[in-house]
Amino acid sequence: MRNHILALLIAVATIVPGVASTTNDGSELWLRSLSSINETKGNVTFDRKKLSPTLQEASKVLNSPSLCGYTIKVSLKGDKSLGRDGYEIRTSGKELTLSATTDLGVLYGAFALLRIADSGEQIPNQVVEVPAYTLRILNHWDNLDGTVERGYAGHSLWKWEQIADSISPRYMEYARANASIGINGTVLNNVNASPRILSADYLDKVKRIADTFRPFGVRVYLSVNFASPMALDSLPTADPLDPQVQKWWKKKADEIYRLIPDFGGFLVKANSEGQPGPMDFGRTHADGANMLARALKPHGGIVMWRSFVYSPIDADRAKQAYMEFQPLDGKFEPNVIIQIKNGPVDFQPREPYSPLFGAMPSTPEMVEFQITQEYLGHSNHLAYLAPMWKEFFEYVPSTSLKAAAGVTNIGDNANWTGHPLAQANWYAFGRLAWNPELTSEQIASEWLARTLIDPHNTPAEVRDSLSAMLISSRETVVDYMMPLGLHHIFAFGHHYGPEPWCDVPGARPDWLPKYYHRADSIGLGFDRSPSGSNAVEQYPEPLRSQLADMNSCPEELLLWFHHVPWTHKLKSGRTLWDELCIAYQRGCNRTIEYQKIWENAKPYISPEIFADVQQRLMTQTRDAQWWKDACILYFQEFSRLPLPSEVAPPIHTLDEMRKVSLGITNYESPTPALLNINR
Ligand code: GCW
Repeated sequence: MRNHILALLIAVATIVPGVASTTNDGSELWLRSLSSINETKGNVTFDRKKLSPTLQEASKVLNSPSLCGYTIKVSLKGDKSLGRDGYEIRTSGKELTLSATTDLGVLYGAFALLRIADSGEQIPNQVVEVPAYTLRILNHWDNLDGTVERGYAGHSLWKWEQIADSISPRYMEYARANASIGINGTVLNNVNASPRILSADYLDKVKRIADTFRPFGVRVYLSVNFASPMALDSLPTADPLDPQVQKWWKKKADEIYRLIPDFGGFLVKANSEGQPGPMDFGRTHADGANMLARALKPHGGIVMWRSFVYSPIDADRAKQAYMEFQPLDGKFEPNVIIQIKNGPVDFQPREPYSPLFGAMPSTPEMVEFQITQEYLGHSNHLAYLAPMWKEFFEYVPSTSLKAAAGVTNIGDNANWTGHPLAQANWYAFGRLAWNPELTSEQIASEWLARTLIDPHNTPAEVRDSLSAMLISSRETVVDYMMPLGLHHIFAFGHHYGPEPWCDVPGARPDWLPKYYHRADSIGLGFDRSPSGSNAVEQYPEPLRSQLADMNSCPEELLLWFHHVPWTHKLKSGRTLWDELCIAYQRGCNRTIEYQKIWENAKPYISPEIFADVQQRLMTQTRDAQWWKDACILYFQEFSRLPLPSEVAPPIHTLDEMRKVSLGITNYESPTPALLNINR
């Protein structure tokens, strides 16, 4: 990949700029073509007279300038096999027929046509699409006071105090953008949930939002606090087996559905990181989830019960969700889905898949991805996440899951996601939740063509180098933060910069980097083989044996599963120490290459976005250097080995770095000097 990027760089340097790009501040996302209305109406016909709000939206999309020149017939008598959301498109010359069985299916089909046209592709003769999952859901970690937990794009989109008087046009734009990529549900509030969201006052506001989203097929869900009956109505307990508590939740569900007949259901974080839950009352996760499920069942609602738990017990943290949940297999009501983070610890730049997937054959399971970059450089670093999610699906068959959720990166910034290129992650999540078979490359090239560049006026070399930059970017972050299976060596609290040395007196050991990297004079990494915590036993054969042996464990996960001697030889013939240092250097180098790729793309990108991203790429280079220096110098205190010749000497000292917990604003950048680094 690296050579590929360099080759592209050279090619790009020789290109003469084409048409300058138009103004684009990122606020229109990938739907820029919808902003101009096509005046030549009449070429779109529906097989019914009265159009529902959903069909009116579809009509707008089909009448967009991108599709002008086509005669489009819309039929709601689509084949039954298309289900609720599917659609079929048939093309004969300039005549298109779009059929579906529901209004929403038509809307999805209309957006598919727009996507194909805007990506600069030919509309195929036949397209038949049915989504892989019926539930494709965003999770907002938005608090009622407008802050967003792990949000890096401003404040919450939901302006709760204003909702009674007005609904911002952004709510509709949000719903439209989601529908355009197939997302059909959204959890409005943080899983660390305030009980107040279930008060009559707030439910009324939730209703207003749900009404706005309805034409776009985006259903509303809420995170609920398990102790709500105590907090809101002073019940003496929230014990799920207590009849008063059960009655309270039933009444609450009835109240919600009176306001919002298509309400989706609840998301619950229970007995995790201080949140209340059934175990506070001597009950199990199943008791708690089932009580809520029974309250929602008459209305068709579901419970998404999170498995992100880790009690302060001795067991390896990576084993705990499995230990707590696997024995409950088969004990949940059918309308409960266990929502499992993709990896066993916590959204690290690279994790193995969580072994809970596939371990509860009698219980519906769904994956929780993190779109917001809590552990991947916030909105300062470029990290296109489709390759990470595809990696997950390589291990966990998409068909074994019921649904996909993504913790969103959206805030009230004009460009929605802070880093303009982070929009690609929102886009990619929707596209993969619809079809996990899509490639990262295809999604990147669609998004680029629709959002950032004009596919018709941008040389192929520029498009290809931007796409290569996106595709390689997550691996780049892994390289300069935590290569070879290292994990959770972040600074305490903000999870931005490195602090492999971090000690916080009194903190739980599994909140501290040393718990995870275990550096000592012998080597580095967490022994999870049978001679260590034996977390590998939670994986099925033959993977278990492959992971258990240092020599067959995939190298990108080596230090996740093994404590490896510094001088152990890897496949390249180099020692662990040398490979580690080289990975950090490679990551740094790549960020510099990205600056050059970006510079070369300047003539084809709007000036606002260009300048914004340029600034962030410089910060990323600055931070990558900090990561490299911090980790190499710190680990060198244990390895006592010299840097390999391929690696440039650090530009910081360990003492200097120990004084600063690298946050986003607390460090003056020496970036320009880095550009001269000897590669
Ligand atoms: O990784 C942790 C985050 C918390 C988050 C928690 C969770 C919402 O640091 O901010 O809380 O995961 O997923 O519940």
